[in-house]
Amino acid sequence: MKRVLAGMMLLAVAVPLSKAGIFITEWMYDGTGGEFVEFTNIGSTAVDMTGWSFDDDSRTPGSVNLTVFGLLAPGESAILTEANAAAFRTAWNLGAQIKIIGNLTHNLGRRDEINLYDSQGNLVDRLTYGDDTIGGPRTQNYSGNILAENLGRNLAAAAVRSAVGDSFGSYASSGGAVGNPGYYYAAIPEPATMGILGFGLAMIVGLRRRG
Ligand SMILES: [Ca+2]
Ligand SMILES: [Ca+2]
Ligand SMILES: [Ca+2]
Repeated sequence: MKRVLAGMMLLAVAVPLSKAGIFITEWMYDGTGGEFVEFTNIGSTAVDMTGWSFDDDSRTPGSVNLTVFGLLAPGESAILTEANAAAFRTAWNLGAQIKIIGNLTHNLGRRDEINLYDSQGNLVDRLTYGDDTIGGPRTQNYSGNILAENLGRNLAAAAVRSAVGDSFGSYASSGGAVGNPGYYYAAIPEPATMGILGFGLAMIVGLRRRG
């Protein structure tokens, strides 16, 4: 008798065990209220961003100083935007605790790049994007989110566009743009939990046997 196993699918639970520190987690290159980039500390220890910097596709460390972010706590996100910081905070209804650097003048374009450098000028993370060149969402008025398993991998094509009420916690700003700036959607696992998950937790779903 021939047996067929159908519908077998492995879902590896991607846990970035080897990753710690600060990553680009969300971006919107254009939108009502101003373009923005979100950086999040997904590690378990605070990171001092004194001397850190941002640049777009000109790839020049030191171009935009991020020192004002200071110490970024585990799980904390910070925002860099072309908008006035206070206006951005109001438009997205963000509390005073969310760190925002405003008045960015580099203008992220439809095809551009986000580069994050540490105080030594080393590249910490990079996101090269362009919906009409390499694919992925067009982040105009809707931000793009980097999935946990893709943090630090420069895979804009695999980013997910925000929609109101999605699993990233997205909502509409007062100007009608949709995103979730200031918070990274993925819960940061406790170190103990991460250890357990790190053994390669997997699920087998839909395993069926046909006679
Ligand atoms: Ca722009
Ligand atoms: Ca640019
Ligand atoms: Ca976010």
